[in-house]
Formats: sequence, structure tokens, C-alpha cells
Amino acid sequence: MLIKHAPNGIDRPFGSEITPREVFESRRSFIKQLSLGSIASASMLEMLSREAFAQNAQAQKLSAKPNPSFVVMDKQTSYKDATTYNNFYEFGTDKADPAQYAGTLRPRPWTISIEGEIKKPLTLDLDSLLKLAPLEERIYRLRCVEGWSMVIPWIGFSLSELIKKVEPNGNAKYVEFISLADKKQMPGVRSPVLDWPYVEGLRLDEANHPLALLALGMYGEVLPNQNGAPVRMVLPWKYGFKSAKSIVKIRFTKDQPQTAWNRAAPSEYGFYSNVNPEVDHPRWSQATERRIGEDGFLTRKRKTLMFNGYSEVASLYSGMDLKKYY
Ligand SMILES: Nc1nc2c(c(=O)[nH]1)N[C@H]1C(S)=C(S)[C@@H](COP(=O)(O)O)O[C@H]1N2
Ligand SMILES: [Mo]
Repeated sequence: MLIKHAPNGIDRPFGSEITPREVFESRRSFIKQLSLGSIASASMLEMLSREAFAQNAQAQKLSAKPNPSFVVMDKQTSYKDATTYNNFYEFGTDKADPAQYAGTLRPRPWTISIEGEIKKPLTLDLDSLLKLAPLEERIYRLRCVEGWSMVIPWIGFSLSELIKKVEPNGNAKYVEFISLADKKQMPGVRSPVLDWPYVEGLRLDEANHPLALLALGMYGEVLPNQNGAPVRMVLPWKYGFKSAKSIVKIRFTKDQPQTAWNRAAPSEYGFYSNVNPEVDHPRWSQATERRIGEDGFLTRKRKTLMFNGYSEVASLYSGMDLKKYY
């Protein structure tokens, strides 16, 4: 890739994996033209690329190999719904706020630091993170604790790939995820709706489950800001709030992390927060859900499945009373 800096001055990663979508598409038509016998040079291609890039600086293609072991057959949620109906309180509490206000987030340059009870603490920039393990596309259901769900083609790799590299020591029992909390980039952080930064956590064995995805993209592109750019977790068997967005720090700890939602309302949001149709939220049932995009007046709700249908995680909780450890 020839472009080193985006026209708007924001640094973006240009690892070989990333190509702006329109550059990619225009390159395809360019190659088609070439095969039809037209003549062009590398500098013409670069001009074409710059022009396409300036038109749509956000949409950068991210290639990934589909992983058939992690695919649900449900119809995918539309890109539009997945990027305009969001929870990201750092940009406001309304579902439409993140799409409207997340433009001020600067996902590049970005660093993520891995620290705590590990033998090899690490600070990674985005390019190093993208190269840490092969990128996979996985189609996951994600269910919000509020009773709606989506089906999204994510791009990333198992968090276990990262855990392996940093070598947790004998004290490491939990993993804490800390999101960016910058008032300058995130207008919602000025409001005391949560005690910032947004913090989430997992037990180390949950974090090592292959389903636990460190996500860098969705729908074939880098993550849109409102979905947690540039790096987030996706934990499909847990309520959506466990999947922290825009992560700047991952910390390995001896003690169970104090998570943002657990601190805000301990009787409503537990540490585990596995999707469980048999354990109601104190203020509403969790037995059914509304699939975003299917919400016509006459549309029936779907039955919520234990662990959101990901029964392979059940052994992580054997012997635990999931009413107590909600
Ligand atoms: N930092 C941060 N991460 C967050 C949230 C948030 O407000 N802040 N909201 C959570 C909730 S409640 C849900 S349902 C999912 C939504 O992810 P999506 O917008 O990509 O569908 O993000 C989760 N991650
Ligand atoms: Mo949520």
C-alpha cells in the first residue's frame, strides 16, 4: 500500500491486511479495465486510490478467513442496523447516540497494554495486534441484557492467542478489560451515568475459551467507531455488556475485577452475566428476545437459549449455581 497518511491527517494502519473498501473495489474495476487492454501506470493507480480513500476514509477492508466452526446459520443483521442501534455509553445512552457522536473517537494511532500477573507484559500498537494471529471471520449471535439480539460477522482471533503470548503467572485468575475514557473524544464520559472507565472482566478459563473473540473488524471492514473501534471483546454466550469496546488495557489479576455495571447496580448485573433464560433480570424476564431487523408489529419474539445457544461453554460452570452466580 502506497499511502502513508490519510488525507485528513489521522494515522491509520496500512498493514497488508487493510485496504480501504473503495480502493479495493476501484482496484478491481481497474484490473478489469487492464484486462480489456487499457493502459495505466502505478501512479494512476495511486491517484485512483487517494481519490477513493478521500471519499470514504472510514471504510477500510479487513480480510479474514471464514472459520466454519464459529458460524451461526441465523440471518445476518444488516450493517445499517448493527451500526445505528448501539450501546456505547461513552457516547450517550440513546441507541442512536453512538452512530451520531462516535465520529470524534480517534481509533488510530492506538496502543493496548497487557499487564498484571503475566511473565511478558506487552504494549501493542494496532499493526502488531493485527499480526498477532491469523484473522478469522466468525458469525456470532450477540444478545443484549435489555432483550434484543443481533447476528454479526466479526473479524478477529481468539483472545487465547494473546494470552498464550504474555504467559500468565500462577497468580493470574482473572482478566480485566479497560476501555478508553477520554472526555475529549467521548462526550458521554462527562456524564456520571457510569463510573469511568468502563471495566469488564472474565475468569481466566473463560477468557481462554476459544469462543472469546478479540475483535478488530466486522462485515469485512475494520470496526466502525460506534461498535468499539479499534479493538473490543465479543463474548457471545454472555450478555452484550460483558463485551467491552475500544479497549486500551488488559490486566491479569488475582482477584475478581470490579466491573462497571456490577458497581453501578450489583443486584441487576453480576460478574458472570451468562445469557440464561431461567434467571430473570430483577425488572424483566430474560425468557425471550427481539431480533433486531425482525421487529415488525406482528413478529413473534424468539426464545432465548441457555448460554445464547453456545452450549459448549457449559463445562466452565459445572457445579455452579447460576442463580447465585448471575
Ligand atoms: N466501553 C463500552 N463497551 C460496551 C458498552 C459501553 O457502553 N461501553 N456497551 C455494551 C453493551 S450493553 C452492548 S449490548 C454491546 C453492544 O455492542 P454493539 O453496539 O457492537 O452491538 O457493547 C457493550 N460494550
Ligand atoms: Mo447490552
